[in-house]
Amino acid sequence: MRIDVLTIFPEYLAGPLEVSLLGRAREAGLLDVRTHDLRDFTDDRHRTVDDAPYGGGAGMVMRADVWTRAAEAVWNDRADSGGDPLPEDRFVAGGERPRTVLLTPRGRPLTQDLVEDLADEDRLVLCCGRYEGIDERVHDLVATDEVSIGDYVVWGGEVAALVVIEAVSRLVPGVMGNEDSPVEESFGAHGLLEHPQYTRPAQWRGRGVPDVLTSGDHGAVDAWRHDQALDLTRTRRPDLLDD
Ligand code: JD8
Repeated sequence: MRIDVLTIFPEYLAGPLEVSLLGRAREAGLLDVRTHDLRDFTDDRHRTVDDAPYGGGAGMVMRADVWTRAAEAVWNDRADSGGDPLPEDRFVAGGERPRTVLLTPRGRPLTQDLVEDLADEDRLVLCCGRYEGIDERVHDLVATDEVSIGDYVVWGGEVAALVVIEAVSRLVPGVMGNEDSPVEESFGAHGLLEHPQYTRPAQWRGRGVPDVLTSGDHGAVDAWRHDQALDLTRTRRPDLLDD
C-alpha cells in the first residue's frame, strides 16, 4: 500500500513513521509512506499557503490553488505505485482520483469499520490542514472522504493522519508478525474490549496474578479472559454491546 501525506509540517510526521512496527514495515517495503511539503507547490517567493478569509474574521484559510496543485501532482505521480498500469487520463480535482482523505473535525468519525474500508485501497492520500482550515472548494473537489479522529479540537490534521496511518497499516497483509493477532483485539471479531494482561513477577508490591493464569488449564484461561472482556465492556463501554 502507498500512502501520500500532504502537510506544511513533514518533519512532524518523520519520527513516528520511522519507529516500531510501522518503521519496520516501511523498511521491508510492505508500506510506502511519503510525506510532501505543501510549500513545494506554491508559486510565490514567500511560499505562501494561506490567505485571509472572505467575509472577514480571525485567522487564515489555506488556499485552494496550492492544495489542488499539490494533490494533482501526487495523484499523477505513478512512480513505484505497486505496478499499477498507467491510466490514459490524468487524475484531476472533481474527476476520477485515488481515495483522498481530508482530516477535519467535521469528518466522519474514524472507526475500525472505516479503517478496514480504507485498508482495502492500494493508494491513500491524506490531507493535513492547519490554521482555520482549508478553502471549501478543496473539501468539494479534492477530498473523496472527510474523516475526524474524535470530538475534541487539535491544532491541525497531522496527528489525525498519523492515527489513520497507524490504524490502517496494521491491517496491511504481512505488516503484523502474527497474522491472527488483529482480529483477536479490541473491536475485532468479538467487538469487545481486551481482557487484562499480566507478566512476571508473579508477586509485585503485594499484588499477585489471578490463579487461573498460572493453572496451565488453557480452557479455563480462555473462559476467564472472555468473561473479563465482557465485564470490562459492560462497565466501561456498554455502547459497544448495543446492537
Ligand atoms: C484539521 C486546522 C484546527 C482549530 C478550526 C479546523 C481531525 N478530530 C479533530 N479535531 N481537530 C481536528 C483538526 C483540526 C484542525 C485541522 C483537523 C486544521 N485545525 C481547528 C479551530 C478552528 N480548525 C480533527 N481530524
